[in-house]
This record gives sequence, structure tokens and C-alpha cells, in this order.
Amino acid sequence: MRNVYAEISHAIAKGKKLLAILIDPEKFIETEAAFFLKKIPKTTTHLFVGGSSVANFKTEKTVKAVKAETDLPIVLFPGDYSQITDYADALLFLSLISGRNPEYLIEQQVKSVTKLRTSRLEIIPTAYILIDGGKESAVQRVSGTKPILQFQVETIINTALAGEFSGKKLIYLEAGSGADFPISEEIIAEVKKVVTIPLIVGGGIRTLQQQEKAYDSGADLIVIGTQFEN
Ligand code: 1GP
Repeated sequence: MRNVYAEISHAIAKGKKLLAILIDPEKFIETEAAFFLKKIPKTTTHLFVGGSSVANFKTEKTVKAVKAETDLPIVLFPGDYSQITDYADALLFLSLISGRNPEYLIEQQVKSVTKLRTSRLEIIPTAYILIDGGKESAVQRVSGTKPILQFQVETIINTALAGEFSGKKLIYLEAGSGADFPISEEIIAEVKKVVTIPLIVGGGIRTLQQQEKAYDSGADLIVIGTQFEN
């Protein structure tokens, strides 16, 4: 069985930069899985699957269709515990620690346990930090929480460190899908300076230049969704 987290850590230790393409099951056409996989960058290292509102079983169908066509690791990035499926390789076990809504700090996690107790999914505790990307994001809307503003660098740093101190194994800085602007280089660099666990950055990254800037500032893994949705 593969160990997604160990593979990520190993790749980072070797100086490799990672790229995840995010698939929203709600917008994915299973019969086009092979076509989709041909279109994504050759540098893709991971496929993330999840969305803010997805019909029951649609995530499982999507994961099965994608898995049949690729050996890339498939990592669940669920907006709701109902999206958890055993067919993926790993699960980002998210806590939305930028917000103060207990539903997304602990309740969703508790609800997921019935499924996870009997599952072989690799569970990766992840500190999920929502940062303003210029417009209201689906995460903000669904969770009813406010993003941290980009000038609040100290708050972002402290939140990321609180995540690491709580035992999370990944930090995910999220500007929201389709953000007007991505997380600034300054924020990425400042967070990278203090955390010792892998750093994921996503939301609003559309160009190669934005990708390079995020990597150069310290992102270990970049997530791109919207750009490949069509
Ligand atoms: C959203 O970080 C991801 O959760 C990706 O965002 O769709 O803007 O690429 P985009």
C-alpha cells in the first residue's frame, strides 16, 4: 500500500516541488476521465478530489473513474464528511482553523469516524487556513467563517503554528477556489520560515508565473482547480 504522506515528505526532502490538480466531483464527467488526465500538466504529482457541495456518491464515482486511468495518488479534499470514500488513497483530515465554527473544527471530523474506523484510507491531519482572495469563497459561504485578511500576517503565522503545535501534519493556505488573487509571496515566505511541516498553497493560481512565485516563496505543494475545470 502506498504512503502518500511519506512520499510527500520524501519528495520535499529531495527538493522536489509538488503539484495537485483539484477535481470537483460536481463538475466532473466520469466518461471524460482519460481525456481530462491527458490535459493536465505533466508535472502533476497528485490529484485532489472534493468540492464544497457534492451529491451523495458522486465523489466515489469520480474517484473510481479517475483511478481506472491513472497511477497518480488520489487524495480526498472533502467539503463535507459525506464525500469520504475508500477508493481514494488518502484523506486530508481538515480542520478549518482560521474559522471559529465548531462544525468545521471538530463536528465534521466526529461525524466522519463511523466511516473511517473501518477504512484503509490514509488519514492526514491538515490545518486548513482560509485567507482572503478578494471575493467570497465557497469555503467562506459553506462554513460561515471569515477568511483572515492578507495584511494580518502575524495572525496567519500564529494560526499556522497553532496548527503545527496541535499535531497537524500539513498546513494548507487557501485563498478559495476561483480567488481573484492568490496568497501573497510574503505570507507564504513568512509561514514557511516558521513551520516545519509541508506547506500547501491554493486558490486563484492560474499562471505559470504565479506557480513559480509560490514555489519560490516556499510552497511545497500547489493546488490548482479552476484553471482545469473546463
Ligand atoms: C481550492 O485551492 C484550491 O480549494 C484551488 O483553487 O480553483 O482557484 O485553482 P482554484
